[in-house]
Amino acid sequence: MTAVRTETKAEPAAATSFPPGFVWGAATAAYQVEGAAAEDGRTPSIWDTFSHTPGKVRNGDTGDIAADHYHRYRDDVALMKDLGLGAYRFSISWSRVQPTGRGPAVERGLDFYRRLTDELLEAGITPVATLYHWDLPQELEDAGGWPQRDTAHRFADYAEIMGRALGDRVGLWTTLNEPWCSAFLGYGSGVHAPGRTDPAATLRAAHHLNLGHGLAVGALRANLPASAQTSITLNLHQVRPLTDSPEDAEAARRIDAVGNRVFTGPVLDGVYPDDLMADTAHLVDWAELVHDGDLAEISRPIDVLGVNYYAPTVVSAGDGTGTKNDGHGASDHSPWTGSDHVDFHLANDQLTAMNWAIDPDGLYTLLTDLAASHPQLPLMVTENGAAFDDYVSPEGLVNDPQRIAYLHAHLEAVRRAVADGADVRGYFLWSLLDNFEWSYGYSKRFGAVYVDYSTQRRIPKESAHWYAGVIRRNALPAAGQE
Ligand code: IFM
Repeated sequence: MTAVRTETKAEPAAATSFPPGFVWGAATAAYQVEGAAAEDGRTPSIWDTFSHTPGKVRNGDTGDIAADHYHRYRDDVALMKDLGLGAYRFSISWSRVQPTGRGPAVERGLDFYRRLTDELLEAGITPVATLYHWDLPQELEDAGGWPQRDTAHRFADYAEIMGRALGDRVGLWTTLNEPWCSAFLGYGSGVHAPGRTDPAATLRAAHHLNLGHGLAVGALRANLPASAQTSITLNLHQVRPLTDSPEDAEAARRIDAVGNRVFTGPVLDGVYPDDLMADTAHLVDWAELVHDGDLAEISRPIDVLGVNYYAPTVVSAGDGTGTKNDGHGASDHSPWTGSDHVDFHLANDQLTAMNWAIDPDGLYTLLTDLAASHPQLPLMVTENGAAFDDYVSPEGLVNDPQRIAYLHAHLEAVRRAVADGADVRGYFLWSLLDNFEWSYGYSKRFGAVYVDYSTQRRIPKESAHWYAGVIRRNALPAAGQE
């Protein structure tokens, strides 16, 4: 079993260097890359249902084939090895290993993840497994989904299955990826599967995701060797008030509560924030929702906090029409439960293809704020990257200087945060491959490796070669070395 190297932080050797043992990786997620949607016993998840529903995903795209990683994982691992990746963060498709979300596992499904992890270990790449990256088995949604408490218990059973199946070879486990999206986009604005728009269900989903996380940490701990590490990955919003008016400060407080502290409160500190519960008391009865013992379960110690960052969240007191710049897709229903009157703004006009503002300082602030509030908690950047309108040149190359600039600036922000005391142990680029970008389908390309979906040919972009150089040196290029 390989644990992720987590030496205690040391002062970087040079102004461009990262600490020795810093983990360099890339990430993907099952529904976004695997394809093979109906093979070897896999049944539909909420994302299969959602993507096959007309009008939900751009161009009617689905994850049926995606980047065909299920069949091409060997070539993809070879590619990772060529790039010098130290770790690969992938997610497990719950409905591939436990099709109805209950009962015994399907060996053929488990075998895929056994083969993938063996291939990684053989290549000297550390596997990092995420149990849940948004793809709830459809049968569990039909039984009520995350707003139902029972789903948290089903998730713990699934965690136990996976801990038993892969615990001998996976050393770092993440329970949930970005539960904010599962709850607030899935059940609030409805731009993600299962596409519901019910504020009360949103908050119930958030609590049961938290509970599922805690129960899963317990189930993993009971089945993993002591050296294995557990984590959760949050897409924390780096919230900024537009002005220094008290009204904008109040908007920022609300969004921080419903965007961040609804997870960090119970998971890291064992409490739901009073202000969050007050803001949303008209929507849920928190005393009925949170049972005795839940908070102790949810706040079981974790070894690492995964942080995903793309852009900051700038807010002002508004009139309820301003979610169009929140970066989370267009809907008539605000995902910001209990805070519908907040407006969102772009931090600047340097935008990626997602229309997200490029602002590396946001990543620095997020990491150093977490280091200040939770100094004992090791951090990992589990996703960071950018979509741009990449294309293949007549010479067969993909030249993506904007992505290189984005990565350089954000890695410099990570390096600065480390130098200023944040205990950041690694960085995972999103994404290894171009893939299915949820409601945007295949129209957005986040990969370091270009995927020609008509042939499934992979072409490492210039940024992939640039990243390989950073990994090799464990340092950013010095000025003039780019
Ligand atoms: O593609 C997603 C990923 O699945 C979760 N984090 C954000 C990425 C870019 O939108």
